[in-house]
Amino acid sequence: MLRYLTGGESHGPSLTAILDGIPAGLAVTAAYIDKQLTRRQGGYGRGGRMKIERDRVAVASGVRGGYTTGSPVTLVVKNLDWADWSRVMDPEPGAAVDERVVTRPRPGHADLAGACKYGHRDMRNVLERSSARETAARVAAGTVARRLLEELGITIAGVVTRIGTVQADVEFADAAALIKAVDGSPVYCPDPAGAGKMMEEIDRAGVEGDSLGGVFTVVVYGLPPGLGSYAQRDRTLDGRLAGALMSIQAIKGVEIGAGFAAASSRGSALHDEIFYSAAKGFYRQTNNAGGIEGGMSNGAPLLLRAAMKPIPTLYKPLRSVDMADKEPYAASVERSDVCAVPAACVVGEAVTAWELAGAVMEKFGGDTMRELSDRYQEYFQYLKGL
Ligand code: EPS
Repeated sequence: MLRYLTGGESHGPSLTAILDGIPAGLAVTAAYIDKQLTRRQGGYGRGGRMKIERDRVAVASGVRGGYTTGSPVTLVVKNLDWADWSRVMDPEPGAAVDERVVTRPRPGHADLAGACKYGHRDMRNVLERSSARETAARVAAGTVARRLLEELGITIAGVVTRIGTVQADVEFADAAALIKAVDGSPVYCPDPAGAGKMMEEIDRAGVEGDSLGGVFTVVVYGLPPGLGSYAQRDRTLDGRLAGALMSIQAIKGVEIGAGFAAASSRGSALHDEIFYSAAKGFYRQTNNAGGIEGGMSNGAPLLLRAAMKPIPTLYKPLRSVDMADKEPYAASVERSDVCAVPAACVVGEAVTAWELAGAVMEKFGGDTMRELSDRYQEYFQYLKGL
């Protein structure tokens, strides 16, 4: 069983992820993880914090000489901003807890509900953990899972398909071309015309002290049929992937394949007809199912979409109420990003990788990469013989 937890605050000393169940013998380096951490920090529309941070992972356990050992893998990302916050965030008694106090909750953020739940008067205790800074740890964890999937020939790509009102025109057929085009785009969008309009919209929102949301698509190529199961609700692959994507800060909607559009289609127009050829085996000409039928991968590429709301921290703040005196005020202004959809897209890739690696380990198992890949190849031989 694969599992992980993260710990850490936005302005604490570091973020940590502990990964359990990664088989021994997986080649993984800090540089490989750092590449994804850098992508998460990037994207047009990011704010001041990303000028301070240079996210780098320190592998504190479970990897030796470039290979996992089968022991828990501990990943630590230091917050460089800690230097400015160590007095306020000091875990010891004597911390400057009466400084940088937050009492005016931001509409759309966890501030107010979190303060009610945990009994805080200073909402800093809530925002420090609810901040999307936590996703640096999730990307580090998910990138180890991505490495495992890569060994099995499974490729994950993430694409920003909408920012605000701008919808991009994206073709998903060719994985390598898609990844190259995304890497060359400041908004991680392979449609140059759409990307240009997205950046203009981000510039306008920034000037107006506003924020923007959008949609990203995660595509997974090279999956075998049969990951996940219809047999029990908590084993459905779509349920697990939707839960993982929905758990990313600011995500308000998830679609698989045709998604919500499927509701207004006729069955005859929607379902992907089944064909067979000796060369391809069973195949489809369409992929409205988004690669999942009956809670299982069906062998077609996975197509997952997630909708991100605009970031709730606004330089032109909305109306709120001060928790201390109950008087109306403008909400607190914290430093923030105008748009973090490209960053969320990288997080989406990471959480998708984690769920898929979990489903792979459940089906094929193994304590070593050798065992896993042997069983995986055997399954492909079996499928060929069907
Ligand atoms: C983020 C770090 C945060 C924010 C952002 C994401 O840093 P700070 O709060 O110090 O500016 O830039 O998080 C939010 C806007 C939020 O509301 O959670 C990061 O590392 O991605």
